[in-house]
Amino acid sequence: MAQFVSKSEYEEITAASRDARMAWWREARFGMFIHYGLYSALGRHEWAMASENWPVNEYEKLAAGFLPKQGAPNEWAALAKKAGMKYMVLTTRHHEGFSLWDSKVNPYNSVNYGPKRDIVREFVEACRANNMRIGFYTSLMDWHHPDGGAAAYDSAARKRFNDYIYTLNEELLTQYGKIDILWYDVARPMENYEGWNSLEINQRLRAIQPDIIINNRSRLDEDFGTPEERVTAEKDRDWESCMTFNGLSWGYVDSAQAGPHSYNAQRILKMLATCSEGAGNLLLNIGPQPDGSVPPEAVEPLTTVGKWLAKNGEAAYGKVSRFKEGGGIGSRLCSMSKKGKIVYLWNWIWPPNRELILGGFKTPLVSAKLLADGRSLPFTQEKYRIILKNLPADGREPVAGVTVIALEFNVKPGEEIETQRFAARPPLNGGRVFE
Ligand code: H79
Repeated sequence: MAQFVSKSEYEEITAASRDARMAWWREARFGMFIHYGLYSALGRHEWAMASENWPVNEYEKLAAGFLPKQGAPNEWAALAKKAGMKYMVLTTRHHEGFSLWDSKVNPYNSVNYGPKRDIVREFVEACRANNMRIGFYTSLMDWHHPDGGAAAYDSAARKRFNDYIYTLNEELLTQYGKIDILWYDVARPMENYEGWNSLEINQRLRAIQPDIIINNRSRLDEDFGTPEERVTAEKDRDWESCMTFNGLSWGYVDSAQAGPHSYNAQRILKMLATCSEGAGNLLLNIGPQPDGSVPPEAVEPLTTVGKWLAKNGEAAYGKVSRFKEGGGIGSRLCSMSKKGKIVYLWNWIWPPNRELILGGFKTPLVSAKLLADGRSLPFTQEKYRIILKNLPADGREPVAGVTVIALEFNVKPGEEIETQRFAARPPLNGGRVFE
């Protein structure tokens, strides 16, 4: 058995390798979350087992009707690729406790029941075939395991449950080659990392996959934060917003029976812009249908986003960095992402008077161009004010109506674009860096 280091040593060691391990992720910007399990067959939200208070032996019967069609993971990966996503994270086992692989410690799985197939393997192969980085979501809760609740107060149950959770993740990280992300969720019932034995477990898992990145949900901070159902930058650390497609449910629900909740391409781009502004990522979920097909309402919006990214992706992908001054500069008609000496304006409302005024830039502007076709835009700049003039009447971007203007500033290597908040008023968002 390997020696374990203390929490502070562990944090030092993982911090030292973080830039290298996170490099691909920091440039990827956009990933697909997939929630798929027995709750998909039920179609009433992935929490149904708990919120509807199902007896375990009744819920288990859903496994017989969980029948993903052949090739379903290829459909997910093909859509992710089409959408311009760079990685995928699958719920290998959600809170309900049903594993989508041939687990030795959890016989309640998709190889013994339902499709009798290793869906995790199919997912991994689909990711590799479509050049997607691979993430495994793994719940810490388990409503099916007899120790899942007792672990809170019974130390023998807790020991068994910790071992169970470790072994599940060991299986996942040893059987499928290189895995890029371990995405923990919901560390209940134990309230600290000691209760989960996370420090030792994560050290053992990192020994298996030295390049892996781990999210912050095993009661250790680890590599990145995970705001859920909100797009909010975290201060001074990497972060990834995970968002449902409909604001309602991660697992499949019949969207035809819902109000018009699903995101359209413009709303997805707005989320992606906010992530790009704050140097975070967007992990956008789809809840595949009972047979594993992609939900129909996701296809057009994601396809449109992909077409848009094919032309304008420079504004999102790559080494974006945050503005030092944060909000209160630029124009509220635009979001702004920054890479080196370039600021990308994501314009949501093409100005009818064909003029865009940007406040707060001190560094001299060198050029302004439409990203999609390189057309130069005339401008003036004085006293923290840039005015882009005579914008082309046909400048509004045709695919999604979101036009990107690339502003190149005169910064020397090692220097930053200098900005200053509008002096006459306080930050609009209560001091947070980005809203
Ligand atoms: O997998 C997705 C969610 O099921 C999971 N995280 C994402 C990625 C998650 N589990 N718990 N939570 C998020 C937070 C807890 C929410 C709850 Fe509720 C509020 C549990 C009970 C009340 C939401 C609303 C779930 C059921 C009703």
